Amino acid sequence: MSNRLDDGAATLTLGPRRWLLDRPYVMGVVNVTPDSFSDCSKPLNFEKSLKEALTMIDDGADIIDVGGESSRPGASSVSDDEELRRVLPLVEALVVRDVAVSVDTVKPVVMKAAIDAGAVMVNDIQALQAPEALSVVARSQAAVCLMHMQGAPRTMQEAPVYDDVVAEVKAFLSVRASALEAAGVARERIVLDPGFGFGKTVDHNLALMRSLPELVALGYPVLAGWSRKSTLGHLTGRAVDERLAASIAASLAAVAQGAAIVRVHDVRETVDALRVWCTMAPRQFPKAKEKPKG
Ligand code: 9MG
Repeated sequence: MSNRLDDGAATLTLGPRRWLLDRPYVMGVVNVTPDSFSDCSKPLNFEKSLKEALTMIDDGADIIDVGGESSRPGASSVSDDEELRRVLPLVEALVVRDVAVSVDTVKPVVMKAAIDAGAVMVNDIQALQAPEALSVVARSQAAVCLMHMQGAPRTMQEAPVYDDVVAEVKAFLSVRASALEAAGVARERIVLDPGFGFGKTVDHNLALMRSLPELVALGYPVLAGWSRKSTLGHLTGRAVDERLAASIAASLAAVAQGAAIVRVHDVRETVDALRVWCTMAPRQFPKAKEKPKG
């Protein structure tokens, strides 16, 4: 099934929602993890996360990505139960407020619970490679973001190596997308993401960014997540909490290179920047190649 309307415009279908991809979309990041809150008492955590998410929506976010397990370099994993305990209350509270919710998880049990609670997208940094993950998504109407990662968060930045990072990332995502389509996930529900910072050096990240149009040309919407990442620290010499300008510049550059969605922590500033930039330098949204028939 095509992700194009009769007039050629690209779309993304997220459950009952359909986005016309004629402007960049903004995904706001809300992490319900001890990394993001030093005080871990559940009610405070929940109220604070809910307020943060609703503020992002007021500021112009199109979707909120709720995550309960850190994927930062060096992070270790949490149990299914703990992750469910962290994310489900927030997913439910956002869904009843008619917020489009994405769940950032690699765990099929969390995917299923979040989708059952009304999440319209699964954001999986492992591209649905866990057993059962693909079938959970295939049995639903949720959209999915397939991200490339070399290795696992705990060790991925130790010594990432590629022969040709652009070709390898593209091939991996293309194979994963085809596997999803073969399992019955409509093309119009699939998003691809090169996974900046996930098992990649600065040079790998920059090569992928410069070649982003090649990924876009596969014909799926592309999501770019640059927000506060260490490559931006490398380029600017700034600490993580001083990377706002660099993060905005990276989001704009990603959109200029064809990204359809940017995943950001600083929604208000990114939305403002995109509004001005799109008005002053409207992007020619590239006509991505249709998948060959047969
Ligand atoms: C969870 N997470 C952290 N960074 C990310 C990125 O760049 N893309 C996606 N899809 N998820 C991310």
